[in-house]
Amino acid sequence: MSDFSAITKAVIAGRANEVKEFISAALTQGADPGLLISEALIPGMNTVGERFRNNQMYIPEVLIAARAMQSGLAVLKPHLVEQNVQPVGKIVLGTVKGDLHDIGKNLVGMMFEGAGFEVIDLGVNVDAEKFAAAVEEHGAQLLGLSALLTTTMPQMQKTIAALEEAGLRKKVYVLIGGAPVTQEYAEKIGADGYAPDAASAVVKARELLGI
Ligand code: B1M
Repeated sequence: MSDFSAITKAVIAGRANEVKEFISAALTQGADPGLLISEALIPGMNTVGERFRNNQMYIPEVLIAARAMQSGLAVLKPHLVEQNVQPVGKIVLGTVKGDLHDIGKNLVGMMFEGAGFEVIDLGVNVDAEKFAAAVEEHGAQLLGLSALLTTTMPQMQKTIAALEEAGLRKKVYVLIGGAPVTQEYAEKIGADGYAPDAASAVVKARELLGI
């Protein structure tokens, strides 16, 4: 456990190399990759968020910490993704227009890959029409939308409207998430599901697809 707090501290300090080294060492010692995310990396970003809110950290430091977290996730990715698995479904995923936060979205993508889904990741700042076009192009059964800003949440509703306009709404389940998003909001905008974290996003997707 003491190793975990060292990882958390390294994330907060933005020391990407240390994060990678500590994660690799913990994996060698048999640590569970999921636990490393939930008990080591995420608590680090939560502290960063708190300090950012209290003006104890500023954007450049937050970015450096975010990069350190991403480095840790990159080391963990191969351990989360099962090998030689046929895709159980396709999900188009992205962060909505106006929003550049992608750490949570990337985590969601990794969890889906780990669960055997094919993930078409459109990245950040994705507009409603692009989401709809990708759903059509890839024949995806699921569309995953992430938003971290209260100001970008309405883009989720716009995306659902774009799906309706393109005649795709009944062909795809829309799953939404991100720190300010709630179950109540999902119901309000007519999304099919909400998940508070990456692991439960996969559980929700399976539930929606009946698999
Ligand atoms: Co930003 N930022 N940020 N930021 N940032 C927040 C979100 C904020 C809460 C910080 C704060 O004020 N306390 C605040 C939003 C306030 C609000 O609207 N309610 C905020 C702000 C204001 C801003 C700017 C406007 C700051 C400015 O410029 N003045 C600006 C906006 C830029 C933009 O997007 N247009 C901005 C910029 C940035 C950085 C670029 C510096 C950086 C992002 C780097 C990057 O992502 N590559 C950044 C960061 C890192 C944060 C905090 C500190 C951390 C976010 C994070 O990565 N968390 C964040 C504070 C916080 O949340 N504690 C903050 C870790 C990640 C694992 O969690 O993304 O929540 P999260 O994902 C979770 C769940 O939400 C869920 O699963 C994940 C965990 O398993 N989930 C889903 C996410 N997507 C899902 C989709 C699903 C299901 C579940 O289904 C499809």
